[in-house]
Amino acid sequence: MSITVETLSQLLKEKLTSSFGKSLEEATTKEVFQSTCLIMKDSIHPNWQMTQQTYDQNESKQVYYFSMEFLLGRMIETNLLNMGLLDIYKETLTSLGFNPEDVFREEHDAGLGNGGLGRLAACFLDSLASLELPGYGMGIRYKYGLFQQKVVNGYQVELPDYWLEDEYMWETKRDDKAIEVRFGGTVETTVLNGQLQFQHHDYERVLAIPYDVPIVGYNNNTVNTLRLWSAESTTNHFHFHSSRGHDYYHYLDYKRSIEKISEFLYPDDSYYEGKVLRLKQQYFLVSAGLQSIIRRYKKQNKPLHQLSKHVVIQINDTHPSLVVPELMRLLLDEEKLGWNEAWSITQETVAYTNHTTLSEALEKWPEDMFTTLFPRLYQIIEEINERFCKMLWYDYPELREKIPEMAILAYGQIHMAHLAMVGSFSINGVAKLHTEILKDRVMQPFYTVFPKRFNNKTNGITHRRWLLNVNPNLANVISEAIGTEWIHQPEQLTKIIPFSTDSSFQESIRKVKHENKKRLASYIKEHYNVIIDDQSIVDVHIKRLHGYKRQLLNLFHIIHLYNSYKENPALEMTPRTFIFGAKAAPGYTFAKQVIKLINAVAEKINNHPQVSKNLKVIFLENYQVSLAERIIPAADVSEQISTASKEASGTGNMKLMMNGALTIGTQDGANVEISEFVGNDNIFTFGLTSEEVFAYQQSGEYNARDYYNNDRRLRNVMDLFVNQHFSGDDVDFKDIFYSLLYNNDEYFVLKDFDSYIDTQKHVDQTYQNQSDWLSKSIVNIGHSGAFSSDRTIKQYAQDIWNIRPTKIESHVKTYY
Ligand code: GPQ
Repeated sequence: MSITVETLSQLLKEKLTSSFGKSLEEATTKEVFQSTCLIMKDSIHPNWQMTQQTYDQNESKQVYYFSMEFLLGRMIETNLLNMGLLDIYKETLTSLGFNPEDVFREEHDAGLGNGGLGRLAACFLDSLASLELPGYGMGIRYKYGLFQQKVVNGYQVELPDYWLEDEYMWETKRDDKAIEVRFGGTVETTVLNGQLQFQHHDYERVLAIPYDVPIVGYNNNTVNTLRLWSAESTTNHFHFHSSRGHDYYHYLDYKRSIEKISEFLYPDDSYYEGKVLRLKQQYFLVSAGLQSIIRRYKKQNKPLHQLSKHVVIQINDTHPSLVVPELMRLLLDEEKLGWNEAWSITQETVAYTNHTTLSEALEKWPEDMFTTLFPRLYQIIEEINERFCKMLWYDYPELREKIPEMAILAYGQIHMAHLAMVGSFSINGVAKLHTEILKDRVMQPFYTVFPKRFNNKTNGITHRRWLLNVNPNLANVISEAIGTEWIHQPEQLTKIIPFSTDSSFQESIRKVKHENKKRLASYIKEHYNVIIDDQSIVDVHIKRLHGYKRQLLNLFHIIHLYNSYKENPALEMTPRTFIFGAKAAPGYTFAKQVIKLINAVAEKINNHPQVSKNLKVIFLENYQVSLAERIIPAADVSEQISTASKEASGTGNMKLMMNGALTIGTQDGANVEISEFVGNDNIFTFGLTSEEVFAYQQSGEYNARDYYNNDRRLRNVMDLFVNQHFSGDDVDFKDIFYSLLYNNDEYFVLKDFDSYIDTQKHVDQTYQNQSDWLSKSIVNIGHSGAFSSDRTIKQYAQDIWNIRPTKIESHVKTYY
């Protein structure tokens, strides 16, 4: 039965009355939003219950995806889409006099992640549920998500993101499922019946309370769970001595110290900061998650030695790599298994995904910090390390020299990637090139020892959110041409490729893009009071601010164009609008200076009487999922210009391609695979290859200053910004200048400048032939189905997890 506008209106009115005691006329948009969520939950929750019961009854094998980050963004539109209610709901709201967009905007972005890694986890949850796969997310319910970015006088300023200010509509608190997590204390070793016993004393108790978020599958009855843990204190174990009044204050201190654990998300992306609190967060997630898995498993009376038949744990980078020693601890100390048995179970249950080769991101914890916090885990890690090193010594004599660099414990540090590799059965990279670099270089000796563990799983994005939700008009144009099967099987998007040269199809695609550009332009007009030309090329660079992502190279091109226009106002080029969106980690000074420089250049160009007719530069504040959703459908050009070898995969590249933008990019991460699919004619590739980058790094032959000295255009660009042309006396950009010339330009910005400028020229020329451009755009959309996270998740399910779809029968009256 499909629901009508009348029924839905009625439901909404009833909900407004029962929850808020208000009529439709009196209700605020927030109340309309909240009532909508409540109506949705009325049909989500019974299916949720049914899904969990079915998994238990069928004894289906389940994957638990452990991640310190889940960058969900807003859920209302995705949930409505997946429930088949999106169109009718929009129609209903409109008929009642509400603007659906305003109602959706009432939901605060759930920003429990930094960037690609966190958003990947969210896309994976959507695909798992949509493919009817039994999968769980395990994460932390941070009280504050990633900071909100304000731009003040061109500088980034960080404000706290208190996303729970309004109740989070999707979560359900499960007090009855609380877990105790223990920190600190001492370990006493005793012998009982000839067996060593380990007793933990004087530890601090932290209560982990789960808040479950339902993950609704597309057009099926599956509702999976994302379990987010919150740290709370307990009065039960605090000793109040009635005679001592200050105990109350001690208690408050204690309570605060515990609640701190899940207070905020660390704002670092691809960077590791060795803070105690971060390490506590990691253990908190791991211990609570594992204990809840084992509790559920044992309730089903299954034998522990078969754990890996029913459970697989995927760890999202090394952040949750303490699952290895913690699972060992639970099996040894709580379940009383022997070492060998516990070790096989652990190794067969855990799988590890690596997301970076950057050395500054590889986690290494100081041993002394670790022993204080987790005395028992430290013993276990010592034992794992000793056995691993012995094995290397005896079985791989040729690797003896490498033992110090392969050890888990060395030079007073615990190397988490080594722990993760030794303790798991699968090690995967996130794009073909990235996995090859892991095997050949970064993890080469481990590849020699564990060749079968290494595999590649190229990242993906959910086409439901990143095409159907964000660009419904494009989705409609596609479906009119090839039907709707592609929605279930995104690979079928290739069926539009034969239409790439069809002029009426091109025209439909052009119209959609133009409408999207107009929408973005009006947003920019409203929020920034800058008028952008909707006929201009919309060129977007949206991602975290990082040296290796080279926002600076993009800016050099912009300054170069500015110089060229000033030299020759009659320059024949299509007008361009450059859009940046990027947050810098609060402690990353260089990245913050780049933000200031972008804003200074923007200010100058946008106010220049002549140049501003052809160029506009906009730095959009507070880049987050909901802002990406606005920008991506309007993009013509996608900037994916990282120094080759540095970007593990990238996923923004896939989102932009799926929305018809053409990529200008290096041969890095998944760009390589995108170019294999679309062919060299449909992508703009430039710059050093990863092999060339490695060669320069090895030979030390790169000299950035030569490029500065020999390229007049480059010199003009750099002299301009260092001589305060853009900033007046406000600020100088000497640090940036020095990092390029005195620190020899770690990211090869100067080296790639020439090839980038040339390729950008080619972009402009190509755009001038609209039919040619549109056909390339269509080819890109057509191949984007290969980058759906459904493809990625099917590969994980088959090659790593060994899990199968489970159909959920619903007895609930659904509306679709
Ligand atoms: N990535 Cl190590 C993050 O977003 N955060 C991190 O801490 C690390 C990696 C990214 C990586 O830079 C991108 O190339 C990937 O596309 C993304 O992870 C998902 O794999």
